[in-house]
Amino acid sequence: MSKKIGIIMGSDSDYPYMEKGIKLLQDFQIAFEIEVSSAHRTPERTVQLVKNFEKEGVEVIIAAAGGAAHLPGVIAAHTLLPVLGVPIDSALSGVDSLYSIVQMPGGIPVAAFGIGKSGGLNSVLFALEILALKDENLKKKLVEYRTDQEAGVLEKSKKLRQKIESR
Ligand code: RP5
Repeated sequence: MSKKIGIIMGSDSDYPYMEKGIKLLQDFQIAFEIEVSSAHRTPERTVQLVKNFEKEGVEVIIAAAGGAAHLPGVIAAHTLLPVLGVPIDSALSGVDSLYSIVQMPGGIPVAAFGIGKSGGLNSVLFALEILALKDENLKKKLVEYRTDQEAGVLEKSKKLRQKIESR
């Protein structure tokens, strides 16, 4: 199965923020590649990975980084594939990461997600939505995911009501 999603994290310390999304990819049986590569510590390797992704048929790249999070921007500078940037929590609570990703100067776009775990999960869901434009089976899985989510909220509401009423 060819890998349609390429994920690059600036450090292995970013992994906990991407973990839920990775699990989702495994549950959906979507092939992906995940690598640790830094825009400043391993700049050449980062560019090489992007070139490899392109050759291998990757269609969306997710880039997660914290601090001066230039990784998504550097990746976007080397490809026309859509780059989804995930700002990771940092010494400045991820605000520096968010600004680095969301404030890309005009000309090289990067899609910016929320800081931390919700951003990590949403970046994966967004990547899947892009792929689902051409994949009916994947679209069905995403519809089921939303239905499950809806059921979860209804269940929480029911449990909360029961708790309050049983007092
Ligand atoms: C960034 O620096 C990484 O994306 C990570 O969020 C942050 C800290 O990296 P480590 O010092 O934990 O390797 O490049």
